[in-house]
Amino acid sequence: MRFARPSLAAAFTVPLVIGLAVGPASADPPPATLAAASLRSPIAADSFYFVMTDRYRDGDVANNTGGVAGGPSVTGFEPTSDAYYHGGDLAGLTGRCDPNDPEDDGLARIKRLGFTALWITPPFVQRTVQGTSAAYHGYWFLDLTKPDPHLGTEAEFAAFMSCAKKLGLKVFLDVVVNHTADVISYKQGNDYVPISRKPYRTAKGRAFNPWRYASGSSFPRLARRVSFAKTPTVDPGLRRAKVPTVLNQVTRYHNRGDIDWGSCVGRCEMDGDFSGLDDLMTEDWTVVKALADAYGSWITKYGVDGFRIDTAKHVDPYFFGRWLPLVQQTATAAGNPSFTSFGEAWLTDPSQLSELMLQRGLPSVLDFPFQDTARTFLTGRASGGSLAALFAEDDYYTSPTTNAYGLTTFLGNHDMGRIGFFLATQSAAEGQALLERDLLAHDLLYLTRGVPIVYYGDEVGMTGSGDGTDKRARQDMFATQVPDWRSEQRIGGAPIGSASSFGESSALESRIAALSGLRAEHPALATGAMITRYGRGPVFAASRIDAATRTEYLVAFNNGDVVASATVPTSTPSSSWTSLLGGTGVVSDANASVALSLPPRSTVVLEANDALPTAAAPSVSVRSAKDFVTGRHRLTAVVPGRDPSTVTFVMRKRGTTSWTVLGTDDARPFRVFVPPTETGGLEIAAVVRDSSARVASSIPIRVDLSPFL
Ligand SMILES: [Ca+2]
Ligand SMILES: [Ca+2]
Ligand SMILES: [Ca+2]
Repeated sequence: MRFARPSLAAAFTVPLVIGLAVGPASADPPPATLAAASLRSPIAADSFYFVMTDRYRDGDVANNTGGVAGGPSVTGFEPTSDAYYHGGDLAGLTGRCDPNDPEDDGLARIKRLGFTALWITPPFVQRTVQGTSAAYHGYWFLDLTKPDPHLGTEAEFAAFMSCAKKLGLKVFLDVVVNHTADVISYKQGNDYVPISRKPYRTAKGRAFNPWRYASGSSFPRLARRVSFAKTPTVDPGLRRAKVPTVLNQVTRYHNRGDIDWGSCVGRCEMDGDFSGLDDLMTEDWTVVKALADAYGSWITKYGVDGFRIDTAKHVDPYFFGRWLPLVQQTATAAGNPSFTSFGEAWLTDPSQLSELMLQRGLPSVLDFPFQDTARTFLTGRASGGSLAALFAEDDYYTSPTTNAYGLTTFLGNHDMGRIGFFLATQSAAEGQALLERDLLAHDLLYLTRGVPIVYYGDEVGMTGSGDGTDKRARQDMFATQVPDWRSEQRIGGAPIGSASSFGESSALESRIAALSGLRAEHPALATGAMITRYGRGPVFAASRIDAATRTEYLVAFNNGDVVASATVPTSTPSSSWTSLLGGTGVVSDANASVALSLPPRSTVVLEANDALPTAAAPSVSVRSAKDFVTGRHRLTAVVPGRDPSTVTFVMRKRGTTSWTVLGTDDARPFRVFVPPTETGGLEIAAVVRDSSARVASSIPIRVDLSPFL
């Protein structure tokens, strides 16, 4: 359907609306003042080292048994088993805190590798042993307010934090809000009982849905024998074990049995116990407040800079919208308004993962789709086109407060396994070729959008054995006593034997430090707009734009085992380009194309020596279509030419005058997705700002958004 071109706006392209009822265009474009820069999160320029404290470095052997005497089933300590504490602690991780001491293997080493931030596994007091495993990983808390005695004292945590601050390293704590340690058991067994069969009941017996109370501070009073699908009981010795103490009340949990991983879809993921761990009634304001106060104390007392939030998709959908503002208030009051968080939700589809940010209120999430696609590309089993397709979905993350630049990206982790394991077992490479694939992996991690996270041990080429996942992916940095880990393959080196990993010098460490240096020296490589330029065969290439200096960078990756050639479009014509990493300099032709020749398994980073050209005056039009993947409405802005412009999308209810910003996009295709909650008659428009800071507005289009069925 088309509609009349208003006479006042002859310069603008006629908007076309697909699949939606439209009315005549208004002649009242949004003001140029709405043009905004694309958002960058407070951690967008950071790079993280993710460390499991128990496995990094033992600074004090006196705490290895956690202050109790006995065998491993009591102390949790058994350094020859991959399921128990090994002795690493806060004192060891802190080290001597001397950045000038090349032998200091604590935080000073992490700083030397170029990292600007750390994510540490949860440091809180744990239930030491459950079944045949100890809580060395930190995900079974009892007392949220203190460090676990295996890791150290409150004074040692304070010393750790003050060293991190001295070295300029941010510290993110891994926090769990979904569950506590497993102390609750059910007489009726652990099988999940759905709400349809047994609803929640108030203490007086009235059936109710906790989600109805997921706003405000009221919540019904519950009773142990009346309210739940199961009757919760706690071993007498553990009835006072949890802090905050309100979490000792069994009525603060869902008590409906274990998530059935084979069949559960939907509500059961949020109400069920995660492998027996007591699933908190996160809809209950008392729980929200207790978790905010307890975790907030680490911000107030120690100046923690942010949280990594475990099992985020298993928490009720309203929780983060209530809990995070409390945490943020605490951080602001403590003098850190830049405090931020990222959540864990193991979803590999951006349209689904982005819901955690757009609907549930997380500022960022771990980028599982990136990990999935990058791993497939890096092992040589997918083309550059797969990366191009991945980044094409970045627009799903764009809102007024979020976008893909704030995603935390990674290559492997403590659950799924290490990138070294994937490369060693899923690619055909060996020896030097395998090392080159691992270097390529870190290049891709550091030079594409998002906040890179390196899993400790990857920098010395650790791999894995067996299935390579979970406890098999949690090797010691210090001299290990686990037999398998002594003989495991190391990428770029020999098996470690009985030596410490700190003494080795690794090509991966050097590359990681070099990549950090590149990002620091050329900020666009960390935070500049990323525009996909090429994704075909073994090659993926993208531009990164420095808006301040109007400089274009080009990064390109070849995952093939032979030299790859590609003619790649850019926005900077007739310029020489200097190589910053790999390859040699090139020259772009009059059409701004560069001819690349990439050695096998390699990366090139190029910087244009000429500034971006001044383009013709900008213009923009918008169109809208239904996105059948998500049920959102997809808005696309068309900006002629190849200038690296930025587009801000706005909307207003028809008949009103003020515009609401939907989001800003700085990479073609320019798109945002309207939340499905917006319905009725709207006017939608876009404001473009080009690289020379000239601004133009589109003609608004009228759309009638009917709710998706
Ligand atoms: Ca120790
Ligand atoms: Ca839950
Ligand atoms: Ca885009």
